[in-house]
Order: sequence, then C-alpha cells, then structure tokens
Amino acid sequence: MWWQLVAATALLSAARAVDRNNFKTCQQSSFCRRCRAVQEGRSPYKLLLDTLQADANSVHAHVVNTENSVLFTFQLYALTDDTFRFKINELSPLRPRYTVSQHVLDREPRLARLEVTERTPDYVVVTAGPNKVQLFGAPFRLDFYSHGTLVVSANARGLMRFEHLRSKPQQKEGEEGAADAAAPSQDAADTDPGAWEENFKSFHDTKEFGPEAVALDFSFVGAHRAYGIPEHADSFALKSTKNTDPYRLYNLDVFEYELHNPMALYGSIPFLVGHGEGHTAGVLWLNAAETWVDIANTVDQNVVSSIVSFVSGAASSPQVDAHFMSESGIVDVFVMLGPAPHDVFRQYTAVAGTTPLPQYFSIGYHQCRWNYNDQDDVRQVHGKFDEHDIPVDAIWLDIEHTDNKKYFTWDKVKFPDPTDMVHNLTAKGRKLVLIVDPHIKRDSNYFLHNDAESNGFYVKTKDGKDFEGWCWPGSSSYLDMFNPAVRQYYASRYRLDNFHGTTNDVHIWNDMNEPSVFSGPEVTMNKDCVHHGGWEHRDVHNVNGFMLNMASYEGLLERSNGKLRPFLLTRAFFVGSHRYTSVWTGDNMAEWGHLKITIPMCLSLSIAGFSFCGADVGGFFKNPDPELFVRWYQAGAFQPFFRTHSHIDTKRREPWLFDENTMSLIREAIRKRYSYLPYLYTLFYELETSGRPVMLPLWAEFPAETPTFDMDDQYLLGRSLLVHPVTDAGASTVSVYLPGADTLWYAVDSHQKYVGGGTVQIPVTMSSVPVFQRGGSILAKRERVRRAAILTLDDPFTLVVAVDRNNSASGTLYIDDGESFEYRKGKHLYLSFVFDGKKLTSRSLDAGQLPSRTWLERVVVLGWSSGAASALVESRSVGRVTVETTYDQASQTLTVRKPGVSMAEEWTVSLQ
Ligand code: NBV
Repeated sequence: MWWQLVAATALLSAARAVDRNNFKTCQQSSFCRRCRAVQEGRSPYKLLLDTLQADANSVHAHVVNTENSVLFTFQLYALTDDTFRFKINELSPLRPRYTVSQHVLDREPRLARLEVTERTPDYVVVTAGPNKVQLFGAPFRLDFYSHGTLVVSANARGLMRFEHLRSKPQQKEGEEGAADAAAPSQDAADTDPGAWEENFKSFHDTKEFGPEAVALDFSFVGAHRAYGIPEHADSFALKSTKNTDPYRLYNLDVFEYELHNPMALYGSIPFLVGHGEGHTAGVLWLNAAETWVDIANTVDQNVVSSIVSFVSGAASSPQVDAHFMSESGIVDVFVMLGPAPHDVFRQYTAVAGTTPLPQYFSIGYHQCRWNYNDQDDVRQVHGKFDEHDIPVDAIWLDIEHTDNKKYFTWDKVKFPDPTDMVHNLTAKGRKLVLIVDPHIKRDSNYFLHNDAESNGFYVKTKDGKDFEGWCWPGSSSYLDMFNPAVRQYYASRYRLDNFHGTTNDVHIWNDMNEPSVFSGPEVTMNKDCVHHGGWEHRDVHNVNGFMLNMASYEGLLERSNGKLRPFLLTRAFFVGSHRYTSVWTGDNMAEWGHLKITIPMCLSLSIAGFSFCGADVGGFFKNPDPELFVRWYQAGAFQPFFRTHSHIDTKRREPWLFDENTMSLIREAIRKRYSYLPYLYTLFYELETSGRPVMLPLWAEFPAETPTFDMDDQYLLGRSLLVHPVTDAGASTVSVYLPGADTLWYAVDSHQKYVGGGTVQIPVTMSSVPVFQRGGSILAKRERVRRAAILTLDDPFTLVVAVDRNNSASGTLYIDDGESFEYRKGKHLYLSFVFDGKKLTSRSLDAGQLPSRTWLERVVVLGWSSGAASALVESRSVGRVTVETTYDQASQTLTVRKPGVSMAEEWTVSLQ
C-alpha cells in the first residue's frame, strides 16, 4: 500500500526535499481560496450600532452581512493589562461552532472596566483606562488605540468573511458537487464546488456541515515588521506573502521540510506581534482549525496604502497587514496593546499562561538517538560520557525500545530490565526519557488497544466507527483526548504501577502528535473524523497535540502525587502548550542552513510564549561533518532546550566517535552550557513569574534600533547575554551587531569590552562561541564540572559583574531544589545583586528560604578600570574579612577570590 511506502521512505534518507505534492496550497484548499479572493474595501459587514449595549466590562451588538442579512453577535471585552478581546459568532447557527478557548485557556481572562465614551451615528468609542476602541458601523471596523495612538485596526481592509452554517442545497440528479445551480448566489460559499465536499489527491473530505470559514484582517499601524505565528522554517521577521502562499498553520508531519517557505509544520500558534520603532502590539487569533495568514509589509513594498492616512490624516507610516483565514470555528481575538515588546509578551502570557519552572536536569544536555539499541548500549553511552568527562543529564530512547511500537511496553529482549537501567542512570544523577507516540496499535494482545476499543475511547470516523490509520505499528487508532475520561485514563497509564520499568526519573517525549497518520490526507487525520462533543477533526486539528500533552502532563504530575515537576517534549503544539511541555523543531537536517534556522524558529516560538525550545543538535537527517557538528553544539549550548538527536540510518555520532579535537570542542561547548545553568534557570524562573521569554530578539530590549528588526543570526539569552553563534562553514570572523550606543558589551571569554551601537567584526577560531555580557548586568555561573546538572546543586557560585558606563550593575539569581513544587511554597532563594561601583550587595527579593549549602566562590568584575583593589567581605557568617583579589590589567578584570559567604544570607563585598 502506498502509505507503507511512505513509511519506508521515511526510513531511507535518499530523496532530499520535501514532497510538496503531499501538502495543499491555498489554491487547493477551498476555504483558503474563498477567503483570499475577498476584495479589499468592499466589506459587506455592518456593526449595528443601535443594537450596542454595554455593561461594566463588555459591549455587545449585532453585526450583519448586508449581502445575505445573516446576523452575528459581536462582543468586546476589556481585559486587565492593556488588552482587549472580541468575539464574533453567528447569532443563530445551525449547530454550535467550536470555541477552542474552552480547551486552551486555563482560566478566564481577567476583565477590566470599560465605558462607552462617545456615540455617533457612524461610530462608538469604548474606553478602558488609557486605551480605547473606535467601533465603526459601516463598514464594520475596529480601531484600537493605546494611549491615544492607533496601533491595530481590524477589518480596515474589509477582508472579513464569516461563512454562516447553511443547509446543504439539494443536488440535482447527475450533477457533481453540491453547488446549487437553481439558486444563483454571489457568495463563493454557495458556488464553490469545494464547499460541500473536497478532494485532495486520492482523499475525499465529506464536508457535512458545508462552508464555515472565518477570516479577518488586521493592520499594525506603525509596525515595520510582524513576527510570530510559528511554526515555519523561515526568517523571524515574516515576509510579505504577496507572491507566495500565505503562511499556513496546520499541524503536519512534513517529511524533510525545506527552509524559507510558508509551508505548515508540526505546530501552530496564531499569535502575531507587530513591531515598529515606537510601538509593539500583538494579536492572538484563537482558532484551532486550519489557518492561513497573509502578510504585507508597507516598508518593503507599496502593496497596501497605510490606513493611518484616512484615519488620522497623517502622512504614510510603516504598517504591517495580516489576514487570518480559518476553515471553521469562531472569531475570538485578543489584541495586546503593548506599548513595549515586554508588555506584549506579558500580556500574551496573561492570556495563554506561562511556562512552569522546569526541573534543573532538563536544562542540561540531552543525548538522544533513534535508537539506542538496548540496555547495554545505554550503559555504554553514559559510561563513555564519564570516561570523557562530558556532562549529560538524560539519555533518550526512541520508538525501538517498545514491544513492536506498543507504547508503555518494552522490547523484552533488548530491554529485559528497564528498572535496572534507570537505576544505573540515576545513580549518576541522570534521567531517562522515553518516547510515547499517540498512535495505538490495533492488536488484540495490547491492553491499551483493548481498553480503548471496549470503552469507545478512539476518535471516530464520520460513520461512528473507530478511525483507523497507518503508522509505525501498522494499523492504528487514536485516543480521543477531547474526552475527559480518555485523558484521565491516559494520565493513569503513567502511574508507576501501570508503566512497568519506570520511576519518577523517567520522563516523556510526545512525538507524532499532529497527529501523524501515514495513510491520511497530508499525512494526518481526515477532517471529517469526529471527536468527543461531536466536533469534527477539522475544528480541533491544531489543538490535538496540545490535548495529548495536557493528559501526559497530568499523568506525570499524578504519578508523583503532585510533588515533582513533569518534563515533556512535544512536536505538535498550539496556544498554551508551553504550560505543559518543551518543544523541538522536528526533523531537520545536518546542513548549515538548518543550523541557522534554529534561531529564527526558536525566536518565533519564544515570543509566542514557548521559550523552552531547541532543535536536534547535529541535524536529524544526514551526517554532519565535524565542523558543522561542533558549531551546532556551540549554538545549541545557548538555546533553551539542548538535545542532540539523529535518524536511525545515520552514522552513530556520540562525541567520542569523532577525532580528539572535535570531541574536545564538543566537550567545551557542553561544559560552557553547564557553567551558565544558574543563569538559565533564573531566566526560567522569571519566565514563569513574569512571562519574559528566555530567548529574546534584540528589539525586545532595543525597540527603536531598526537594524535589529531583520536579524536572524543573533539574539539575547535573557537580558544579559547576546549570542551570535558561528553558523557558517569555514568562518574566520563573524559580524556582530552590538545594540545600544550607551551600552557596553564584554566578550565572555576574553572579557574584551565593546561599545554598542554598531557592528563589530569578531575573529573566530573553532573554539569561539561569540557571546557577550551586557554592561550593567550581573549573572551567576557554576564552574565546577560534574557528571550532571543536579549534582551541582550544592556547588558554589561565581558572580560575573559587567559594569556599565556608570560603573554599576545589577542582576538576579534563583535557586531551589531543582525538581519539586516546593518552590511555590517559598522553598527557594531569589536574590538581587546590586553593584554601585564600589560595593556589591546581595539581598533577598522575596521571603523565600532554602536550607542551601551553596556559597560564593568568586566575584569577577568586568570593566574594572581602577587597577588592583582589596575586597572587604561582610556577612553574618563570615563577619568582616578581607579576601584575596587578582587584577588583570589587559582585560580590566578584577577577581575576588573566595568571599566564602553563604548564598542564603545577606552579604556585601566592598572594593577599595
Ligand atoms: O520516532 C522516530 C522519529 C523521531 O526520531 C523523530 O525525532 C521524530 O521527529 N519520528 C519523528 C518518526 C519518523 C521520522 C522519519
């Protein structure tokens, strides 16, 4: 069968390009065609201002499509923190339309007060704090103002389209398709032959409910660029789609994906950030159906006229226009008004939630391969890490560890004693991560299949039968995670007494959860499949992987009675997935272009709430040469999730299989990562508490610096480190843009000082990883090399103080037990460090307490120009002592040796 062929091709890595024929273009998708054909400036939608009513937090009114008189409800809510939400739905739909907010928002967004401050026959103004929305009647348009400035406008171009549910027209005998010739209509939804059924390749989509697309345009006024809407293997700044397909959001398993195109990939977050020199704003289009997004930048091409001119009479200003088009669902939109980038990030996470602090081990280095063959292989691999003094925190097992791809089981020959294997790892402070795919082998000897079949837990076909598709195990069915009983059942599979061979030190990797179905249209589930609640797969496709992750997370949480933080990795994702799991960018290749794309791909995810992101280090397909491999390790070491992985057909590539030099460069890169773990962990804590992404675009901190708007080769890790990995073969220099004319930057290895505000050429050798610490920052490191991250928890810290132009600096450090939820009950330390040019002071930022044995081993002051100095340390435990210092004139580095204070106490170090 042909899908077996697909599976077989997946195993061979001969052909090296995505097979575009497997995936739809917008033209091949009837709703996208219809939505994209809507002409600008002719919107038939009218907001009936005389129906508008207001209460304390919302206004509601009716909208009419003047072409067919269909009525819609319109609701606008003011939310706290400069955010608005509006919803449009049919007033009397033939059946309820799916709202994904019920599944992905973990709590109702907090409402703020609003009032109607102006009413005219043409428009109404709704004010909430410093912001307002001007609601225009005909044509319907919403203008969002932040502190008096127009920043986002909805339907300014009149591209709105809301296809109401309708009864299927009677088909005349002998006629193909369902378009009703007897009742001529202007509406493409009535005339499009793809409206009531659609074919793609050999697949037939029976569209029982007919056309039901929703679409709307948004203009980001003053924005130079738009970012976000992951996942695409493309530049961070979104490109104009005038001459291409729109960016597509439809979770798909795209075999051998290509770079720099708008094709869909494994996950979807329909969140867009518009950024200009003066303002940043965000739009979340909360819809889980297949979605396409057109982008137009006025900065690049004069494709649309700026709406500012007709709104305010002002001369043209930069603008980005976006057009969201979804196959079904409702219009549910959050407009985040900024004004600064960090405001938008916080506003987004106030709606979608933040990432809970991960376990400390999970930000260490992960060793994965499809597959480590057996228990002995696993033992040897982690033994070799010790032999070569390379830290590693987890060994991963791919699908071959199972009994014939039956997840939650073991291949008993290759893994006869998994418990022993896990203990061998944990004895060294390490973990095991196991893959669990969502396809369930239809095998009457498989308990999971039997349970699922007898309880009716599988996703159904439109005829009510269990849906069957082809995947790794052969004929498979898929648990319906939209059913709470299924999620509960699934979660309980992770209980230690249910999942033989696992312990609390075994963590989980959810692959293929788009879901990948080899025999399905576009390698996924048929859209007319039916989920719990009667929802078609069409409605929920993009949130499918999220639901699986949610159930897995619950399972991992429950197995430790809520004590330990679960660690998960996912391939598919949607809005909010970051609350449960980390993510990687799927099946990339051992090519330089794929190394480069890791930065924009992870940045796009980061600004959409998903910071815990990484890519397969070394490239999944093909064999990296030593240079590429080293450079990828160096880059990966500064990305939030750091894991190597490789295809089953590639050569083994554990570091010691390379020449001595290559191995030592890899060792150096991994050790460097470990030295920064305290800083990275602090960033993750601050991600949970403030929503600030771990990986940041430079414009997040330097919003007015236009050269940063199109940057794909460098980023900030937290606010204090600027990272520009080497991503070119044979590089001898890299051009690094150091932002901020008033900002100082220090190369972390040489301590050389640079003044920001331009580009510098940095010479590089194979061991160089160009990373710069920002002047004015203090960050914590741990410099002792251990086998694994959790073994360093009691190790002392080095504080690196990088002074700014005023000789001052500040920073934070977060410490806890690295694994439990006790930190939320105050069992942690969250410290603030302030250096005023003479004295470094440590204070607690909150009431947290931790019986910690950690202490301060070293203070390194970068940019110390006053020569040798003495250091007086004061604290309750050490009293007043003078400690040794050394000074390096050439690099202007003062090192204070062994202040010896406990991190759990308040202390000062004074330099004279
Ligand atoms: O489970 C096998 C692979 C896995 O190694 C990879 O990381 C996933 O992205 N999986 C996909 C299935 C098929 C790959 C061709």
